[in-house]
Amino acid sequence: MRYLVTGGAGFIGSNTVDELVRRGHSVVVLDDLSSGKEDNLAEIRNKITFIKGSITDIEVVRKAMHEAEYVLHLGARTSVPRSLKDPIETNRINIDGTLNVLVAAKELKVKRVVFAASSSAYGETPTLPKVETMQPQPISPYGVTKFVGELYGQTFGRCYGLENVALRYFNIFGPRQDPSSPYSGVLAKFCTAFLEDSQPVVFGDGEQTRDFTYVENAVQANLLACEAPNVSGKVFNVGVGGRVSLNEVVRELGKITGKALEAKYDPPREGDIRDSQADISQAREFLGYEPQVRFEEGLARTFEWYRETQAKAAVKTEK
Ligand code: UD2
Repeated sequence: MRYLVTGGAGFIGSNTVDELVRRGHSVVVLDDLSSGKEDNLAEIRNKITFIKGSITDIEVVRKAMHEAEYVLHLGARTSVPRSLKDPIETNRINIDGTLNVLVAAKELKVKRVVFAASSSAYGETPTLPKVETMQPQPISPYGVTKFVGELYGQTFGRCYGLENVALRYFNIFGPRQDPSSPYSGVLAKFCTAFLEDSQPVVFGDGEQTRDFTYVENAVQANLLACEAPNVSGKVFNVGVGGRVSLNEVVRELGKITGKALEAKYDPPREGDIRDSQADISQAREFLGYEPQVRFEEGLARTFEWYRETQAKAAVKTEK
């Protein structure tokens, strides 16, 4: 099959591309490298087509989508705090960019678009775990853009018959998540803090919880969502179904590394959701999704990846 992966040089994107290539599919990656890295594709670079360009340019999107059967639309401007700082830019990339992808997909008659949605759509909904039937109540511009992306996909289904599936990812973490930006995901930052013996910085009291989901589980969901029958127009939670506080993460990393680092507590972050946990029964039923890697195992693998990557970088600098 022929796939286009937008954001395919990014963290979740490149992990997905690896698996597509492993399964023998033909893959085009469209990525503007604003947060993605060509290095993430190094191992499979000669097996794919890479196009450097932005989803905000519809001509580039059309070109990249030429002959694609499935589109995995993962290109986005992530981060809740970054969206609070610059809502217009987040809107431009996440909403205008998604619209471009959908318009091109309709024109080029792709079989299905799978959209990377987000648990941030749930926002203030008071009940746990989060179920897809709840009315979304986003509390950040980022959450709004991800919810609008879902609505656009469904609307293209109704108006033009374009098959679409939205996957609400719950805090995906794992190898290749960039730890270096102020907007990086918390586990990437905590892993590197433990690696460097610096204090992990917790925003708030650390009792907020997340359904931290190892990237391999998200990759599984991505591929299932492309091919599962009778799911067009549906939204699925992609998590593990658990809930771990940041204080527990710090303790767990202490166990993994044998280091007793204390967290540094800073004021809570604006736009933050307190608790997040996925009900994954819909994904189980309709996609056949079953998370294979639990949180502790995923965290251990992730820490090991950062350790190895740092060690390799050190050897390179010595040479
Ligand atoms: C949101 C979405 C997630 C994904 C992500 C993309 C929710 C529940 N989750 O993740 O599914 O779409 O956005 O960016 O909306 N924190 C610290 N110290 C740090 C960094 C973060 O304490 O150095 C805290 C932060 O305040 C928050 C938690 O860690 O309470 C998780 O933050 P994050 O930025 O990793 O992810 P989050 O939940 O905003």
